[in-house]
Amino acid sequence: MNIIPKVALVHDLSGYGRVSLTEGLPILSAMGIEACPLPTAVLSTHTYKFEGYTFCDLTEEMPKIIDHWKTLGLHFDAIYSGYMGSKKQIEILENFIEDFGKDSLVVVDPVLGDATLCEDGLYSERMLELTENMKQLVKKADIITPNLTETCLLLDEEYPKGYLNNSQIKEYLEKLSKLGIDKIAITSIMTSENSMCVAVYDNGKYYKVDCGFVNRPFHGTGDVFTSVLTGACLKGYSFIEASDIAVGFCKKAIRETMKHPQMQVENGVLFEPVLAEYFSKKEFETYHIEI
Ligand code: PXL
Repeated sequence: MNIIPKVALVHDLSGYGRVSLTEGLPILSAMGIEACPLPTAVLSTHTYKFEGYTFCDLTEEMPKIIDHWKTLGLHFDAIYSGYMGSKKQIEILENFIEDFGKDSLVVVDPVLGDATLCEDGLYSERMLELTENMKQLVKKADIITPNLTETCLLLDEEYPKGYLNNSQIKEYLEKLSKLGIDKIAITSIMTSENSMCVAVYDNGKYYKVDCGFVNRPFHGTGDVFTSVLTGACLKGYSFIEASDIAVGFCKKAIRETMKHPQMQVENGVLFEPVLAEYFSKKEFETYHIEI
């Protein structure tokens, strides 16, 4: 038994730009959860809009870290993965889940791209090569959190034009659930000219979590969302409550970001000023309806 919940975070460490470990570590710590990084790579910045970033691949290091953790007899309450740098890393992660994940909540964010941010939909060319492996990886997860772009990549479908209605939303969730996944949150869905939602599936139930709308793209919000969602599930909230809590936190961070027009999209969202206050709350707002 761990004294407080323990999560293994399998993500890259991008020094600047607010993604992956620079979001997951502070958020989970603020939620009272022990966050243990298994870094996939060290980059100077994330890969969106920054040019000339450095990329130090840690594929060789990952099995050594895992082997040492095995000798310590560690138990993780959750394994949470995000951006993966190569097919080999996904293979290592699958073995890690096999060895450590029996009684753990396995959360996979199949990070590949985002059509609302990138012209061709992908974060980088490298991501296209990873799609087939991501399709296998998500089958090992208890929870997945693709955005709509990643949903289409996982399902081999074209990114849809226009706004999605409830039956289209349910169809995407149903198709993903047929891969054998019980809990799904699809982010970045436009439902009208001025509304976005997160679509949630939990063991046969379908929900829409209202996100409101700000007419500007945001980078790094997927990692913020999934970090909070994972933390809230470990704190005992149901999946739909955890989705509400995660959407509420993203909204707060976005509101804070909008106070500073000089914030560029690649600098992510200003979540730091809202971290301490948000997680000291005992009651959270509800944004969902069942569909
Ligand atoms: O989860 C987003 C992300 C994570 N890590 C790196 C990225 C991105 C998105 O651009 O480039 C390195």
